[in-house]
Amino acid sequence: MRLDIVTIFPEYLEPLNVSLVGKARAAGRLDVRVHDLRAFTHDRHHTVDDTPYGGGPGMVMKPEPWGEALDAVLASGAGDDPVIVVPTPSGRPFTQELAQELSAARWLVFTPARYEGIDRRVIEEYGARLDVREVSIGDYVLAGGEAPVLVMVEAIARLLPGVLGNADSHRDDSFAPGAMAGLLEGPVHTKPPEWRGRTVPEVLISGHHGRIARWRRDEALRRTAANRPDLIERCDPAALDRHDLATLAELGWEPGEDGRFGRASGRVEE
Ligand code: 6GU
Repeated sequence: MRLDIVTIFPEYLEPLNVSLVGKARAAGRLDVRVHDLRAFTHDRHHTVDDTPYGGGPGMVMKPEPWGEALDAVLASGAGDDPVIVVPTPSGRPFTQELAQELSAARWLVFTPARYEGIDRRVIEEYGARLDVREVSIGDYVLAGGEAPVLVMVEAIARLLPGVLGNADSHRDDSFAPGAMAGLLEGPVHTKPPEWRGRTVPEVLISGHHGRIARWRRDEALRRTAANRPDLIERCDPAALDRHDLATLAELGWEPGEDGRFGRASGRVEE
């Protein structure tokens, strides 16, 4: 996969040389190219921003440097079009599903902005001929799109064939489709069997695969109910087995008339 990132802070993307993404680059599975937006300005001060039309606080990124930078990046491609990802708190939520969809692309171009964002006409211009996605990584405001790019690239890169050592590693990921669909992962343990007087749950050393799988699923249900009740509400009761339903009932969740889970009435909140 090829990734191009246009930014006024190329050094902000240095972490892409480290760990999983760094190794994927070194192995030739990822071709990452970081471009300095200021290289596409022509004035002495390398100006990339200006005051907003209509007034208001902050600055807006000028369209000309972005247009020149994106034209240069696009012209360097080998025929096929990239998907352009525009990080913005006003975008669609970045989810595991979107990470999976983007991981199927051959070429992604990221346009992390600073200030109040990029002049709208840039998104219109490239959106008219290319697949342009405005994407947010969550409901909070960051000072720029570079950290979101690091987040998105890591989520996408680990899904690429051969990037994670073990192809099964993302099978049970929280949010991955499959048997644990829509559930958070439960707790994990490793050696030693006792640490500071705390022991590993007996079932995990029992060697009994059926009981282990059941325990893990119960822990996943418990953690999801505690940390993400919204995911339990979205869960289809028909997709759960008798034991799942019993575990959720113990936690105060029952399927309602509408076929969705809700808090059983008369239960005391923990
Ligand atoms: Cl993609 N950019 C900025 N600046 N803030 C954000 C964001 C993106 N996603 C959440 N907050």
